[in-house]
Amino acid sequence: MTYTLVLMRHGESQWNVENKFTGWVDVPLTEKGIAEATEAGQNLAASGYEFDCAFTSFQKRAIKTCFITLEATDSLFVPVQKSWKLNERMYGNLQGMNKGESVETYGADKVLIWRRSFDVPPPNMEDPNHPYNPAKERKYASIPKEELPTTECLKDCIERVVPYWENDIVPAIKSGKRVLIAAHGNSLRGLVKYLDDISEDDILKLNIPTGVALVYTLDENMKPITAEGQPYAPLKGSYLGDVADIQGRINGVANQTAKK
Ligand code: DG2
Repeated sequence: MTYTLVLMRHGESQWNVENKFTGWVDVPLTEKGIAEATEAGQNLAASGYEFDCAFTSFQKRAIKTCFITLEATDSLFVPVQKSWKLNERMYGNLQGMNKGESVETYGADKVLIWRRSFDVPPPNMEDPNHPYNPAKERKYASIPKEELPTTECLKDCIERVVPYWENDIVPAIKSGKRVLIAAHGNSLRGLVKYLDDISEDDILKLNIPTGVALVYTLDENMKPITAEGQPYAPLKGSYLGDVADIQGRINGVANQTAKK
């Protein structure tokens, strides 16, 4: 018995195009982001994918991507569970900062560690009056203040994503539901690190493009079965679409700190 799972990072957001660290800031999709999500959904539909339920974050760029994908696959009627546990990694005091300018201020090595290391968090958001403090947002009002992060490294992000995966998503998959997860660059890096057992060194190099479906086949123990001939190792899942185009988009994410 095998199961199919589709992961998708949201389409391009307003702050992706402005090249700003976004984290928990709730920015919308751009027109291009909507088009990316639509195309990814159409690719899924053309390959015969449909969904029985979906999971997404509390952030509109992922929620909208989720609904666009469901619409394209004629699955808009299915239940959608939203959770802040799938939110993007909280980027602390970097939120709102241009990625290229952050390199000029702090140096490329430090910024790479903040962006991609496993266990070094970016600087804390210490000021409770910070304009991007999530504690001020209505959508987080029911979450105990001490649970709301002020910064997160990938390890911290994994510590909320994986329990949510185990407790909420795995039971849905095991009950035979075809699941879509629409989330974020780093909440998905955390999930695939866990699913694919990617080392702390290899996760440093892993970049996930916006608006492309990443398709997994899981065995009955929820372990991914490597897609034959797929060129995306250490991932065991496979992106749906043109390999050269997807590789270009992956490189674009990796190189964001090289431009303003
Ligand atoms: C991006 C990821 O998150 O940034 O927070 O800036 O997936 O929600 O657009 P997303 C952000 P990088 O870690 O790739 O710099």
